[in-house]
Amino acid sequence: MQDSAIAKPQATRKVPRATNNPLPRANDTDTLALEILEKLTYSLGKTTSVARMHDWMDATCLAVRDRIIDHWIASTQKVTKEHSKRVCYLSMEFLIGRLLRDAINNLGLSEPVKQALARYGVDLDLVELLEPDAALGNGGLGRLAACFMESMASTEVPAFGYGIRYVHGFFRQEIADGAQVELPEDWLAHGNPWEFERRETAYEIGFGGKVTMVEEPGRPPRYVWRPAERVLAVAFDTPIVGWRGKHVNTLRLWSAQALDPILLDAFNSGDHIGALLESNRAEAITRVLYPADSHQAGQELRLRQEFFFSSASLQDIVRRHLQTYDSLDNLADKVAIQLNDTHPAVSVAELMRLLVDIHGIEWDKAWEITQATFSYTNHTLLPEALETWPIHLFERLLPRQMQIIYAINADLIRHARLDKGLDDGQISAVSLIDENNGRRVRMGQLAFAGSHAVNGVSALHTELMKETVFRDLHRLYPERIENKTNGVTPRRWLFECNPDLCKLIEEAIGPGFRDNIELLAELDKFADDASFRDKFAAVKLANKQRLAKVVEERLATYVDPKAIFDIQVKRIHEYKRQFLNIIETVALYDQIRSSPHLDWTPRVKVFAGKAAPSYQEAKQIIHLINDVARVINADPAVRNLLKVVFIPNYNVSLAEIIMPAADVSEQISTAGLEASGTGNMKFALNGALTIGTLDGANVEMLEHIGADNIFIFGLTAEEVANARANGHMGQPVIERQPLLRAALESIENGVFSENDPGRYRSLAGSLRDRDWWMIAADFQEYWNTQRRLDELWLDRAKWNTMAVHNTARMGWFSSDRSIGEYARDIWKAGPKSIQAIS
Ligand code: 26V
Repeated sequence: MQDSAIAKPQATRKVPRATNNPLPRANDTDTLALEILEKLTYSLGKTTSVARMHDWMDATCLAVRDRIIDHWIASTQKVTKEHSKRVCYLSMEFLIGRLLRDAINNLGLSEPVKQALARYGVDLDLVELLEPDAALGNGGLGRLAACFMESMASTEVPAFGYGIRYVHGFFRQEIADGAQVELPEDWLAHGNPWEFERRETAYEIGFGGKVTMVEEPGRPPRYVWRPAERVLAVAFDTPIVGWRGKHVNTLRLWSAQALDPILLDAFNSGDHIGALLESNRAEAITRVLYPADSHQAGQELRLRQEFFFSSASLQDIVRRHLQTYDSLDNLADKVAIQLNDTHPAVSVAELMRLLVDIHGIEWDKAWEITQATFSYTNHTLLPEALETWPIHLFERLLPRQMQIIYAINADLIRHARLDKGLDDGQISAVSLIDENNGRRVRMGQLAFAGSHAVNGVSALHTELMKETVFRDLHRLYPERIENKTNGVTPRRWLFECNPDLCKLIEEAIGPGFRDNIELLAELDKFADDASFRDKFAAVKLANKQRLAKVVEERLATYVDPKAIFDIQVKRIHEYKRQFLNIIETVALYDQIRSSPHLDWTPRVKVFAGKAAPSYQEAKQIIHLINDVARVINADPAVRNLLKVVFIPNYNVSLAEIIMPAADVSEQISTAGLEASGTGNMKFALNGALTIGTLDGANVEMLEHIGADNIFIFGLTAEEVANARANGHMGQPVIERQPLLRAALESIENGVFSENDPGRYRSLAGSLRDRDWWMIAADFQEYWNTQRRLDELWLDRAKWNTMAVHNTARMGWFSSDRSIGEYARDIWKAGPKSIQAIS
């Protein structure tokens, strides 16, 4: 360390240290400046003169973290004292993004922290940028888990999030010559200031081996599983602080370690590599997040990940329960376990094993406890995404759990046949074992059978679940499926990402919306107030300027903030139809070139999103967008009336810049395929107008926002199903639509890929053929609807009125409301005030 003097803080220290009975600390700039300086000095060993920006980031996180810990201790003590029921949210993915701004904002420290850092000549905005964006998730499912964690803390629902501490999160995306390139992500490279390793909280996880039946005199026979392989799951805890710091929950992520990190025998005999083999094999389990969300991974490592985190979480839940209560009989009264999709569904069998084999509970009683404890959320109907595992793999890796699944299945089938009179066809549909595709375990059926409640994530999706994937199970258990429409946390997705809009809202309706987001409805009456509208539009323009700067920096492309910002950001998938959007872009380009004298409305088409590395069609779509962008942006004939940009490496932090900057939000999935969508909510909350199909939560957004304030087009889910059943083909439709025909021809003839003219022939061909995603079928209506938006842009007052209505009417889509419904209807947990939501 250099010997330069440590900068003297301007206040003398009056702050009490954190104790088990935390006292509130002062929230003024002096105190925070002192605390940050202390962290810099004593935790990081740096003086202000040598500190780098990274050090300031760490020091700030650590200082803020201390304050969270005060609340964390208080929350934990309260929950323990009151014996409150806890929610355990089991999810393979938590797409949390950065935490510093969230923490500072929820603790009400934005200004003092900013000022405190300014004293040292440090800019908080720049410090925030240095925090890695924790991308322990693929997309919607993982981000929902993160929003739910924040909302459970904010609504004071006692909760644990359980997941995996992947060393490498979702890959970093670069675009090279127009194509996606995947690079490893390394969020832990500089350490993680938010987490606490809990070495004492570690469990053994078994794989493989044998099951034997043990018979002892005077006792019923029991099964003993002797795994061939054992690894250790070690807990890492991150505190999640809720709004106004009222409550803090825990995100507990498991990391895999070998029981024996170095095999001494091997080491001593000179085999230094062999000595580490076990370690490498164990640590591989939590090394990397699977980057696919549309088709099932199928690899053994994925099943190992699923069992690893399920078993660790359940052992933890059972151990903690037995610390307080002397039996597991009341487990379901004290714990609600939510399965986030089928990824943790093996938990159903594992809890049965713990209850029956380890704790000696009789089978029927154990099953009752299991069903009362679990509930399951389905997030997709795509058949290729529904998880199933070959029986031989399951049996080899998890022999006892396989036996338990057979036993559960036997009970289920007996009930279905004898009590409900199902026929063979129906029995094979409800069975936990798929006998038709080489015998596989169906994880959806397992999760359904083991839960007392099963939910979809939007009204439409829930209805479709009843009619499709779970049709026969729904007939067998008609009370089990219910709907819980998704939501997004307004703290991150409005307060933090759009502070200027919040200031404006507060001037209009007062600060109440910050504690009850549904009060945003009071903004409705300002929608026709010209001066308010103008200010609303001015905030939007400033947010667009901010995005334009990012585009300029990252792509060296100028986009005019005065043009319509028409944005589609999400995972790249055929069903999400980025292809439809880019074809419409090409058609518009053709029109501008052929009728340059017309009064075209300037537009910027913004795309971002990642494709699964093995999803060739999705990668082609990314390539096409970039190829189209290159040609259009370089064409002087377009005169900046149309620009296309693909911003690489879409992640939570980029979304926070994009959402407030959109005029138009593209939510154009083939109807019936997007379970809910949550980006749709973030955009509308920030005042974008949606162009969308009647899919997922768009349907409910239409109900809340009103048909006059949203642009709906296209086939309905029912029409899509009928068209597919009737053998719909794209070619006849294309023949009738000259715009579509010309656009498609230019794409397939290499206008945008001159160096490789055949590049998009098969992609375009898929539209002429089955047109499975109904792109040809929906094109004309999509085009017409876009032109209505163009026209509306000319009447800016009307546009702005509609934008205000969008923000005003999106309060219901808060994840606080979703969590309130889960708490009331499924978990029976959380404060009475939360469970009493209407
Ligand atoms: C499936 C698989 C299959 C195995 C490989 C890894 C993997 C990872 C994720 C998934 C499930 C993806 C399902 C999903 O993300 N669904 C999205 O959930 C959102 C939250 O409910 C919802 O808003 C989106 O509409 C839905 O697509």
